[in-house]
Amino acid sequence: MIIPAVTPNATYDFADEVRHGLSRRGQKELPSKYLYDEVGSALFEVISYLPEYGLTRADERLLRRYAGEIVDRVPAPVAVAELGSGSGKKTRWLLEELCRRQRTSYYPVEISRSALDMCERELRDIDAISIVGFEREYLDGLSEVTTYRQKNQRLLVLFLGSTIGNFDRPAGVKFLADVRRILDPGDFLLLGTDLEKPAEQLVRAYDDELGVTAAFNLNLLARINRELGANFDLSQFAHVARINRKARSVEMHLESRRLQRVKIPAARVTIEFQEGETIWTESSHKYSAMEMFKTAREAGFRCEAQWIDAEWPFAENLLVAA
Ligand code: AVJ
Repeated sequence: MIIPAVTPNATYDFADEVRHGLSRRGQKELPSKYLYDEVGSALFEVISYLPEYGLTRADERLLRRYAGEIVDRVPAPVAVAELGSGSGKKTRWLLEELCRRQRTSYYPVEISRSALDMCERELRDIDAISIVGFEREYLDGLSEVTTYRQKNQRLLVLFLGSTIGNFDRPAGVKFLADVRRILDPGDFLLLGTDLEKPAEQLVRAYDDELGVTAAFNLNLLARINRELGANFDLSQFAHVARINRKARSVEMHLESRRLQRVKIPAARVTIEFQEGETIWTESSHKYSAMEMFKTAREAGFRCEAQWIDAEWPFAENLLVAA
């Protein structure tokens, strides 16, 4: 079952945010959440198979290998909420383990209807599971989930895949604190974080040889053409992956190859791009395993346990609401 979006006309938000991000003086930017329409989600799925991009496979390896240990640390009865369900593939390992122990309600929260559908199809065959999806922004959806929980039931919130890395560090702490306020003491948050690695390895991971990440990034302009009637010429923008040492992140940009003007009718603007000017489309922050203890504390959690993949440094952090 899927609880549909409360705001049926999301196109307006998209147009507003596009106008806003591209009309800024200084660095132009677009919110990375818009990378994930149907085409973008499918391209990200392909990225997760690329040899250069080990993040998703590391995440899944950890969940597969340690599902038993993770579940053992969360006392029954528990309901599971997931922020950004994606395909649901890696969540299967945890849910199967939980469902061996108890009937389990699973509440994926996702702004993308197609991702919710995909995840429901992927997981509905698990014995003793009940799935209710929420087509919502993360915090709105999570608040709504808490109205479904039974008393004495704990909540285990999953925030996997290092999606937290799309926030800068202060915004990441603020987001976790917002999650904490929705939870009760004793609830859990399983947080996946990609760990720091050498610059060359990161640039390869975000600018792969096949050009899938470039297509993923350029699809944002194609989407603006499709949904807002714009006339971006995709051949006149180049995908760039850039290390930001100070922020400890990788940034994706789209760089204008020449001076050009683009019309975006549904956003009621025309945007001028200088040669070499970029649109900043995403940041992926990288963490040290140790800093997660402090980050958790600052957001009102305690980091109880951590599992780290040796092949592609990545951490699953089990946080408990203090
Ligand atoms: C799914 C947000 C974690 O930041 O690594 C992959 C998205 N961007 N390649 C990431 C992404 C470019 C990914 N996250």
